[in-house]
Amino acid sequence: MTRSAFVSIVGRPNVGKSTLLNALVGEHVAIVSPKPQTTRTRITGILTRGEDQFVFIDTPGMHTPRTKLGEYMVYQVNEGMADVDVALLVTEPTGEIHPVETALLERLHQNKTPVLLVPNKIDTLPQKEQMMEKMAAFAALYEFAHVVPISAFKGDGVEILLRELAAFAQPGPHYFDADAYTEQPERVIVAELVREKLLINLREEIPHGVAVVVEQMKERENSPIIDLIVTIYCEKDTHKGIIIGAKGETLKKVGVQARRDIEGFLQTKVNLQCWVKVRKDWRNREGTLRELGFR
Ligand SMILES: Nc1nc2c(ncn2[C@@H]2O[C@H](COP(=O)(O)OP(=O)(O)OP(=O)(O)O)[C@@H](O)[C@H]2O)c(=O)[nH]1
Ligand SMILES: [Mg+2]
Repeated sequence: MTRSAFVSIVGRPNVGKSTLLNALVGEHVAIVSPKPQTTRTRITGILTRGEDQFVFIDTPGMHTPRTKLGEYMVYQVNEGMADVDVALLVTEPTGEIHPVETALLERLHQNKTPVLLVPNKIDTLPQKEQMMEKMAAFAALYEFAHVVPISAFKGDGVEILLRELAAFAQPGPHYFDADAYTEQPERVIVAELVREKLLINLREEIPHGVAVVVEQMKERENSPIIDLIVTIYCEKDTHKGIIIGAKGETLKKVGVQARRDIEGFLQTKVNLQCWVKVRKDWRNREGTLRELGFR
C-alpha cells in the first residue's frame, strides 16, 4: 500500500526554506544564499522512502511585492500552498511574528491545510528556551498540528520532521519514480547554480536584478565535455560593469565556482562561458519576464 504526502514549505524570505528542502531530499535542488528573495519560483523536491513518497514544494519568501517579478513570486507562493496535504511554516526562532506570517496562516486556514510550525536556525541559539516566547505567541495565534524546531543547516530535527510528516501521507499511487528528486529540468538547475554564485559574490541590489538563462548546452562528439553558454541579464550598464569586475575578475570567480557545482551535478567536465547583457528594468516588464522564463 503506497502513500504520498504533498508538503508546502512557506515563510518569510531568508528563514531557510530552501536549505530545509535540500536537507529533506538530500540533494542540492534549490539554491541558497544569505540574501533574501533567493528563490523566485516553486521548486519541487521528492523523497521516496519505502511506501511513502514526499513531494515538497519550496516557495519564494512571502513579501509585499515592489516589482512585477515580486508579484510573480507571491503568485508562486499562493499556488504552492494550494492542494497540499500539509504545510511547513518556517520561521526564525526568535523575534516578533511578522504580519506576512499571519497572512500565510490565514490563507492556510482558509485552505483547511494542517500546519507544522518549524522554527529554524536553532543552532544559532545558545539556549533553546530563547525561542519559547515566540513559540508561545504563535501558539496563541494558531492551532498548529505540531511544532518541530530544527537546524536545516546542520540537519538537526529533520528526521523528526519527516516522521511527523508521514502521518499526513494519503493512500494512493506514487507520482514520481523512486529515485527522482526534483521536477526541475537540468537547464534550470544549471542556470540557478550560476545565479547562486552571483548572489554570493555580488552586493546589495545587484543580485536581485540578475536573471540567468542557459543559451546552449551541448555534449562534444568525441570527448565527455559539455559546452555551456550562459547569459546573465542585469538591469543597468553600471551593474554589468560590476558583475564583470576589474579585468573580468568577478565574472571569472563566479564562473569557476559555478562550473565546479555544475560538473558535480552533471557528473561530467564542463566548459562554461558566461556573457553579461543589459535588459533595462526587466523585473517590471511583462514581456521580458516571460522571455526569461517567469511565465
Ligand atoms: N545558522 C543557520 N543558518 C541557516 C540555517 N538554515 C538556513 N540558514 C542560512 O540562512 C540563509 C538563507 O537560507 P535559504 O535557505 O536561502 O532561505 P530561504 O528561506 O529559502 O530564502 P528565500 O528563498 O530568499 O525566501 C542562508 O545563508 C543559509 O545558510 C540554519 O539552520 N542555521
Ligand atoms: Mg529559498
